[in-house]
Amino acid sequence: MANRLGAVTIFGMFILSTAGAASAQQTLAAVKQRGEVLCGVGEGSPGFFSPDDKGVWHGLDVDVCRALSAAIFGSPDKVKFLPATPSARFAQLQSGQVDLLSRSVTWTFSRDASLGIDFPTVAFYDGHGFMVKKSLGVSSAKDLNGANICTQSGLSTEVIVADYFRQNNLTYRPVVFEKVEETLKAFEQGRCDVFSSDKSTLFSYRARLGEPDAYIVLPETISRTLDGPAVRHGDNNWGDIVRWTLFAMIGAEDLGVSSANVDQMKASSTNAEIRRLIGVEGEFGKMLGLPNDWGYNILKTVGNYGEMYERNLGGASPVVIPRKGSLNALWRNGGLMIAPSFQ
Ligand SMILES: N[C@@H](CCC(=O)N[C@@H](CS)C(=O)NCC(=O)O)C(=O)O
Repeated sequence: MANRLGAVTIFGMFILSTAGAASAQQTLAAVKQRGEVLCGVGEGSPGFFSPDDKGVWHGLDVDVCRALSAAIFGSPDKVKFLPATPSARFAQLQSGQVDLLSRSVTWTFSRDASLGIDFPTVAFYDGHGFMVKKSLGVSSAKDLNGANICTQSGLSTEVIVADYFRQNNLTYRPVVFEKVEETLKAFEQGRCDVFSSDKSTLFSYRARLGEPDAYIVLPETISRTLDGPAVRHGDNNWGDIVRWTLFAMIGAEDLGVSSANVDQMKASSTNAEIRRLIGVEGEFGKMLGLPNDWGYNILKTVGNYGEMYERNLGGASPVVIPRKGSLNALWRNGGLMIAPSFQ
């Protein structure tokens, strides 16, 4: 009896582990076979994901997909960007139309626990806020009693705003749209007094309004939002690859490796972690099912987290979101950006 039970258990474990291994490799195998990563983005949020007039996508979330492409194929250009509205995005991922979402998806309990999706790690820390016309003369969120508030459907914003007003005994009227363009137009035309979203989105959208200086973002931050890529639940290997792609960029910044010096590091660094990260030592790429120079390729072509941030949200970018003093600074500078070690 004990033997039979043992045999059944072992057989069961075998099935579980082979089933696990099969699904674990599914997304990576499909991506390799297809020759490109299908990256789900939004329709346009400058600094994070937006196409230029030639149809080339730019932004922090876009660069995460380019880094993933570099990790897998050695080139950052093997990505197709597929836009969807906030309310369509989860079906886009669940149905396999995209390999991941990289469009500032906020990691929440209910999304993680009930939508069949996973959040490998955080690409950007944020919080919700409010934008109003300066001419409204409002200086605090507490002055918003009775306001009409514009948001897009399918966003975490709806719950966050409802919670905030309830907690502060204030009332408001939600004005909800499906598409960015409609929401922005309604706000500009005065159909609502307030636009609410992640603060990064507010800054990003303010840059798209006809007269950005006529609007202010109120000082209150009413939530904490952890935004990053999302993958399907159950494909752990793919989740690891997405997670460690971002960690390679964050870890590299922390270790002082950038696109400018990665060749020099490859030739002469004696730091063991750096050597493993860029594939000079160990077989770290192989452990993920990737070429051993995956880390080198990310850093050479897309750069470290700091370079990615500066390019998309730094002083010379169209949407400036100061990093210094924010949660997106490296841990050693008082922020939350930190990567586990390469060992
Ligand atoms: N972090 C938000 C999503 C951020 C987001 O998608 N924001 C909207 C605007 S409020 C956006 O950028 N929309 C642009 C688009 O869908 O193209 C969430 O996960 O609910």
